[in-house]
Amino acid sequence: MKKIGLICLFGLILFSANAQKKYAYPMPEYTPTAGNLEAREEFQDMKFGMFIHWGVYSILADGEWVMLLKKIQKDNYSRLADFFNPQEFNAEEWVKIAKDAGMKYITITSRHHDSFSMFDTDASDFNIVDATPYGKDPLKELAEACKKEGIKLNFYYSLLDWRRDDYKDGKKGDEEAWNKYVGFMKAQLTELLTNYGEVGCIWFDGHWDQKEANWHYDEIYSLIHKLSPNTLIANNHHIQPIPGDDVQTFERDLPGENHGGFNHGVEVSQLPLESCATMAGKWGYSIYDKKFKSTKQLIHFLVKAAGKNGNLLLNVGPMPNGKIQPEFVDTLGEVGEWTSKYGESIYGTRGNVVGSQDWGTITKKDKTLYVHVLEAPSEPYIFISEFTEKIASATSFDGKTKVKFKQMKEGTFLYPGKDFDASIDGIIKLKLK
Ligand code: FHN
Repeated sequence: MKKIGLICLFGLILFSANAQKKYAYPMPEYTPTAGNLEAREEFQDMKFGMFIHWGVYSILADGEWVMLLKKIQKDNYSRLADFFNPQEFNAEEWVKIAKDAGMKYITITSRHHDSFSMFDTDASDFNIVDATPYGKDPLKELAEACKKEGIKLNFYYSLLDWRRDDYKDGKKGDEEAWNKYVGFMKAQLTELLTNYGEVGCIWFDGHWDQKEANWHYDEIYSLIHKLSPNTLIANNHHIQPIPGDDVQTFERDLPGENHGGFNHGVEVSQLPLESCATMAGKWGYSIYDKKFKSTKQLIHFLVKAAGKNGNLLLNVGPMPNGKIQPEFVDTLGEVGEWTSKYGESIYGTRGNVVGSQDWGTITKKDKTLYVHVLEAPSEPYIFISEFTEKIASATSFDGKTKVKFKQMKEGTFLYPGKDFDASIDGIIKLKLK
């Protein structure tokens, strides 16, 4: 009896934890257009993107949450716009850094939680064109540079706002204020989707600030899908995907993992998946942040994400002068050396070939499998548990050296030989029968 009670209690806890992970408001049934489905495939093929967190907060060089964390009053915060003059911003340079790293798309903050719009908008004066001495629209320049270089451009858009009264009052229950805020978002999204050419994805963030609120996603999503049906919607809401989402995000984690605490109780869906991660600790520029991730760590993140059928959106937080800090540029250059040699094993592949393996992961394209050995094996073999598909040949990545293999009902043994180099990622290529 006691045992049954405990099981019921456990079930109840689990149920309420999961209930919190669901969006409470009904969403209309969503059938993606053929173009949208194609865009999803293309998104999955791209695998690697650059996330950019840039705004007036970069002046204070203490991350994008500085307004809230340092309790800066909104009038004082607004003053930052007077000093924002990123004279060294060069969109083509950013696109080149991304492209050389092997990134195929860019997702940039059009407006973060601090309410500052990094684009020319009629919906708010607190924007880079009207409120700063810079007076230009960097997103326009970025859109042009991306188009020229064949890089897809996506816009991050904050749902949460620390500065607007309609958000604050709406949050307290003032329905009129809330409707005004929703109208403001719709006006800005319309601008973003009509003034910058083709937009790959709108990447929402901030839902978690009001888990129980009616965000009017039914109206917002249908507006986006109506204005631009092929534009994907990603919502970093940290709950199970809702009808209308085209991409599922995993913040600071691989799909299905929850080391960062953002993805508790969230299950991997059938949607295209994207993990986002920082190159150091913070998203926005921080002069104090020295926890730089190594090139090897970042390559491993990219490879493991691909192995789990996901993309990696890797962040840079440009400085207030418009430059990307040299530490990031150097590391991205090294990542680019790797992707230019081994990109074949990442781009256009799909994952989830086998479950988690201690030694690394596998990506797949048609009849070719790429076995990524990320930890140097302590035995003369690598064992792929439960992998029994018939192999026609096994070779080194360049195809020049044959790799011995043995297949049994428990799995497959690969014997890469004594010169096998897995210091970063030892790749063995398998051709299936
Ligand atoms: O609060 C934001 C944070 O500043 C950053 O934009 C990240 C990116 O995934 N998302 C939020 C935290 O979930």
